[in-house]
Amino acid sequence: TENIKWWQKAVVYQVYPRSFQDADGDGIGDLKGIEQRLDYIEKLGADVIWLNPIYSSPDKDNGYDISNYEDINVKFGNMLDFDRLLAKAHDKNIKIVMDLVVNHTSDQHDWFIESRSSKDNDKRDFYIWRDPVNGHEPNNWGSFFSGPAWKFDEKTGQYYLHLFVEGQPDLNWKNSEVRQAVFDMMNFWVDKGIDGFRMDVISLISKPDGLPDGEVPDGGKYGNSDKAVANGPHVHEYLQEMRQQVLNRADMMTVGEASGVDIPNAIKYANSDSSELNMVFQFEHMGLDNNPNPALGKWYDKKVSLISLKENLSKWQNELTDKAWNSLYWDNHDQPRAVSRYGNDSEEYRVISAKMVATLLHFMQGTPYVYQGEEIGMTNAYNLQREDFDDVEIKNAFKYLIDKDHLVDEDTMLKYVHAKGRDNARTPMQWDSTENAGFTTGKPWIKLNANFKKINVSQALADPDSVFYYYQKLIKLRHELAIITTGKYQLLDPDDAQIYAYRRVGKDEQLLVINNFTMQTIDRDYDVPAGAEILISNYNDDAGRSLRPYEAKVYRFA
Ligand code: TEU
Repeated sequence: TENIKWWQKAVVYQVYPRSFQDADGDGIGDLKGIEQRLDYIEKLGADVIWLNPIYSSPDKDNGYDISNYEDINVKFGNMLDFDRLLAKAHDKNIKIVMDLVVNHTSDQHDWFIESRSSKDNDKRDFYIWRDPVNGHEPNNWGSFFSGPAWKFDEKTGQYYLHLFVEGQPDLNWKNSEVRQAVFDMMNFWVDKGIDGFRMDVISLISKPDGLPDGEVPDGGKYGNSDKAVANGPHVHEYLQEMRQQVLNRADMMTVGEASGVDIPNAIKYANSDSSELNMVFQFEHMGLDNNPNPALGKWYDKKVSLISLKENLSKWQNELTDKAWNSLYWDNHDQPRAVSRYGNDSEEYRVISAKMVATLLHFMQGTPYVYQGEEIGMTNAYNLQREDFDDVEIKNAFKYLIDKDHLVDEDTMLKYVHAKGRDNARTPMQWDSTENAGFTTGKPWIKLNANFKKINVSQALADPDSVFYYYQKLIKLRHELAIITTGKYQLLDPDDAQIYAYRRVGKDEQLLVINNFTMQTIDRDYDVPAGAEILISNYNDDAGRSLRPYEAKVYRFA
């Protein structure tokens, strides 16, 4: 246990500033609002806050298009507000990890404004410019958010690469001046005393030589740029350089968002030899419920099969053991709500299944992330209609998949968005049952989930059986019991399609984690030794072999 690093025992709470708490009544969450809610995060027991981007941005992709890395988005406040938030969080022993978005900048960043001004500008090579090929895009890559990944710039007659929206041109990491500029900017934040970085799509920064075409999925129009770009030829080299120049300057926590990562690359990114990052967000389990039609990608509304989920999560648990470190997450600002996706958000089962879904994740090895609202069992926002969506990914999906490419009809697409769209996670935090859920006194920037009168923090805090107190207990257990951090993971019954059960095996004790993924009562015998203690459960008694709807329980024994 002496070798355990602080971030291996920590639980991270993710705050999406735009939707957390508005302090100034403009309808948009802000830094002062987060400060007002620090007591709440402290009460939950989280060790770290990960803040989604708060930097200056034209907000073409909600802050993931940054125009000035060393300034704060005016909607969220100013640098003094940030400094105060950081100090107040530190007073409470809560650390703050910042989002680092350096695969791309905004097209309004000074670097890009210069870069596009002429072919011989100093900053031209900061981005990825190419001549047209036969009057077309330089290759067949599609943007992550539909449409082509290249934009033609009339002024200089070349295309620039944008893996995300047009307003997010990709930086050219091959250029050592780009790397130096990024490292200097990171050091500005390290000098402020922040506690780490969550690195946006860091697996995409090194583009393959020659920018070869991507594979076009059946029925699709564009080549898959994710597969073509992920884990590119120099990415590990660049991260080692970053480690040397920035990350080693303080005891920080780093998590790389690693779209397209596989096990061998994860072991490099998150190696326990501290050469690159501490951990990565892998995406495989997020793709298990994709549409069987690859041209539709994530847009689908069927639930994941438990067997494939088990197989995948167990692979990550087993293969990283003693080599690298996992992050554990069900949701974030890009994903639908955990209880809606993996549990059952009906009135009858919402609370119990939210606790089950949490139990399954929080007893695994890795660092757990809780996305704001998950801890009170917030659900997907079924009341939002096509005209209510704000997210550029959803808007582009409607535009391309329905209107242009005719791959799906509008009603079906709306069902898919209600199951998978990012705005499910982005509706305002539900604090209480007053107007606008206590989020703002103004007009909220995005519609609230219609269920806020029933599902909110003030209700949860008043109910000892709430999802909130269950999360509080899970976090406390992780802090107190070393086996949750160190125990070896062992999956039980991989072919059981209804129950997800596993053990954590320590030197002189074991945990047995049992989760009923269904609304049926199911009989199973796990040979629980006499005298085993129930550590936590979402029912208030133990029915032995009989597992009730969405029952979750954890036994501890020697
Ligand atoms: O997301 C990267 C990413 O892989 C997403 O495209 C993800 O697959 C998608 O959102 C799932 O629907 C990061 C950020 O988390 C996201 O918010 C940004 O939009 C994106 O990068 C571009 O910066």
